[in-house]
Amino acid sequence: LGTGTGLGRPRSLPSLPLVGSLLQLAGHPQLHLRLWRLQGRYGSLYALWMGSHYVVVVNSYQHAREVLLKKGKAFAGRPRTVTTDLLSRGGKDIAFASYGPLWKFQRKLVHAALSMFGEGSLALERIICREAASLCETLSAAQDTALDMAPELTRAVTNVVCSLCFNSSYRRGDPEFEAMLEYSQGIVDTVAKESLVDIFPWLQIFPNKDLALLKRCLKVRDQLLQQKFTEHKEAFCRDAVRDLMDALLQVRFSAENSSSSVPGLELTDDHLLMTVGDIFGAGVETTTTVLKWAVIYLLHYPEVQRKIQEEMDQKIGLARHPHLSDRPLLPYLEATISEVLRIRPVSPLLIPHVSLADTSIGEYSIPKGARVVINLWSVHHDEKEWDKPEEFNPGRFLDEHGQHIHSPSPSYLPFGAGIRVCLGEVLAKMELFLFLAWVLQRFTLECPQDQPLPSLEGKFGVVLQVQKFQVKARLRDAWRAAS
Ligand code: HEM
Ligand code: PLO
Repeated sequence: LGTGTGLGRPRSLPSLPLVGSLLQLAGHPQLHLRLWRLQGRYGSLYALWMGSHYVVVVNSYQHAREVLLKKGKAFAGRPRTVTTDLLSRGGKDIAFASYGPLWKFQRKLVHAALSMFGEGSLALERIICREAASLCETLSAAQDTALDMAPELTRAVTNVVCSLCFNSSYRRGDPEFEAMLEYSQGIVDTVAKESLVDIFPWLQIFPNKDLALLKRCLKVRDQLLQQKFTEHKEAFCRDAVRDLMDALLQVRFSAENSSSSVPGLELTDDHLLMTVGDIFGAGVETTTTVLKWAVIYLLHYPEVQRKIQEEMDQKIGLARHPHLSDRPLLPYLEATISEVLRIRPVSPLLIPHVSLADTSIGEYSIPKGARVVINLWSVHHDEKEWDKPEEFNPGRFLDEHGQHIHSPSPSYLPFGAGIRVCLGEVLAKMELFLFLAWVLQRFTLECPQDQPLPSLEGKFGVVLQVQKFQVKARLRDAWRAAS
């Protein structure tokens, strides 16, 4: 394999039969940091073995861009693993499905539905503002007491995707919402962590605590999805498509009623459910995680918070709430969001890619079937590209006129790139902007006096999670006076 190109393979970590390079990785739960540090010994592009799987690790933006953009199609596959197969019923979703016509079709449908209900639509802005207002009310009620903001942020974000996917929303304390919080945490804790089961599928025959937890959580998720599905089928009306689930149902019904349906492009119930499950899961866990990281950094850097508030006071004032159309007016807030996405990438290793043919990265040959892990942590912490990468400095994302720029360096890919690029980038940015603008217009967030500042250390997993922390939301004097 890979011969004929005249190129050599990337340098490989030592590896033993059966376990592969596991010994170098075992005992390092923060896999992104371990793979980042291994560059010191093996260079920015190296290979390793996870059991019998050949894995190539990419740590530089040049190689990352080659994989995702220049040779995007050759690297558009996804590996099948035990946990993601359970999550997606054997890859019938979008994120964990391998490249093929059905995956392309699903992506296209979701993209169209998201643009119809979401991006650029006033309806979506209204939904986000409704949730932002409700979040602010909760913060007001808990004023000056130490509060765990996580469930409140999660409910706000969940209600936005819930409106998009199911045309529904949750009230505080709704038992269905509580159940969802619990199962989703269980999934995040167990899925796609390169856990032992994913490396050695035969371990499934032994009792495995993580796998049992994942299966329990998926049962709860499946019940919830199935219930929404049944409700939607009963209420479906082709002239009033209300949400993503309706949009997918409509595609199904029109395919059933026409003789021209393309073989191999049939959306089964499973495909439909898993697609909605993906958008719902991705919609909740990613955006909530970024909001939590943003709050943590604002507690650590009060001067950044002050600057955002000064900008808002000047450009928007206190007489009205922030709108999406204010984004160009608030470059410092936008820069802060960009910096949060850089310093703590939600998806530190993206989702692994797989090469679909013999190909190459840089001057190295890569065989068909290789798993390619893009270490976004390394890309975002490259000292050649970022001055003091662990310093939180939104100013990096401003030009000399104080205007927000996409990035000062090409070493920045928070949403990935190319044909597997994130489907929710526009939606996520709308939410991050509005939620933060609403909260910071009214409140100053502080660390409760008797508590240490929250940890900046992430917990590696399918998303880079924050550790639990509390905040005190103090109503701003200016806001109190104005209202
Ligand atoms: C994939 C980042 C929010 C839906 C991805 C990938 C990244 C990413 C890095 C992987 C790209 C790859 O494997 O090459 C983020 C960040 C978010 C965010 C940083 C929030 C700030 C969302 C939201 C949605 C979403 C809100 C849903 C509406 C997806 C889907 C995929 C994906 C469906 C899989 C695409 C595919 O495999 O074809 N995202 N995401 N994401 N994201 Fe997001
Ligand atoms: C989050 C937990 C949910 O219960 C299920 C789920 C579905 C889609 C996953 C998401 C989880 C985690 C973040 C993922 C998303 C698809 C794309 C996104 C992996 C596991 C990212 C950041 O790549």
